[in-house]
Amino acid sequence: MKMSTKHKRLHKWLLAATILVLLQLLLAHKVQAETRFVISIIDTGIDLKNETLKKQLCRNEGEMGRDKNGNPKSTNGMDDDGNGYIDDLHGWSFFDKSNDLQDQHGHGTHVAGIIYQELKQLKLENEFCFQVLKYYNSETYSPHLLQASNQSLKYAALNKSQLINYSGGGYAANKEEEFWLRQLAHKNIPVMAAMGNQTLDTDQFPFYPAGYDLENVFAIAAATPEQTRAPFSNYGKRKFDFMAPGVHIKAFGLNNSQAYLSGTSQATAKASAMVAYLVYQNQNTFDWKDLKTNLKNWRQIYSRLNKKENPEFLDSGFIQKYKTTQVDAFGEPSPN
Ligand SMILES: [Ca+2]
Ligand SMILES: [Ca+2]
Repeated sequence: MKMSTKHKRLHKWLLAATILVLLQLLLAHKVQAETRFVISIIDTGIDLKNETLKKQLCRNEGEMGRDKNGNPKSTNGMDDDGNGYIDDLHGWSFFDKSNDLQDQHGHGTHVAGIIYQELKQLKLENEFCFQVLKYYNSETYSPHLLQASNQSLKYAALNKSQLINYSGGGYAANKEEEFWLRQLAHKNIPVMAAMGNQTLDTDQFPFYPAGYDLENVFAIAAATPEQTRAPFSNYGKRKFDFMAPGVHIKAFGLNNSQAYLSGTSQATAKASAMVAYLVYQNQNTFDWKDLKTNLKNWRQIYSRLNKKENPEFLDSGFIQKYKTTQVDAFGEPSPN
């Protein structure tokens, strides 16, 4: 029996529609997994208007592709991977419980910019990505700040983080915070943490999370270009890992500007880039002791890698002395 023209048209239309649906299904399943090394930045978010940083955002494959209705999973208002967060493609804002990661403050953008530029010097920026965990918005105190920070650590622990940059902290220890840092230790995830900017001895006034006695937590102080301790930087012997440059550091500001900022936050970002690189190089044989030895040998590693040294990079004194000898080397801090 021959098909009528009307039927033929319908047949063609159905065929085309079927192919379209199949193609959509195929595309929905063809989601590229994130293969870059995941650095979690727990901070004020990131400037999404910055095209350079935007390319560095990690992609959560569970929120990529299309859902069964053909809508993008990243914007469908559903928690497609069932991790408890809706449309968390690049991270999460615990500040306002949303996936809006826009930085209104500038701190997170600067920190991300430092990590980016350090990795770029190694020509490795494409091997790393940023998982953005926003926990505060301005310097105004929020009663939810610690809670948001703890939730950020929890998210990192449960969502494929490989290193955490924590350029913040406070003078009170917290059980939940320590719990999640321990979970991160079990997963071999280093946490680079700022020692604080109040010129205080952290042996007497411990600053957390840098101050927890956990081997995966690295306490970072800030150094001047002359490789002395920055006047504002906290210091201490009990919990101190190393110093990195933290004075007048140039990196991205908001709205594609450049900003010069000083702080143990900036030093921590420098340290994060370096440790991320070392962990990345040793992913299968990762060991804390090895890592710390590698830190000491950083300059040699860098020279070998690049053959030609980058004076600016080395002048920035990426890694300084190590452990307690470092404090002695730089002398006792002055009160101001
Ligand atoms: Ca989700
Ligand atoms: Ca979704």
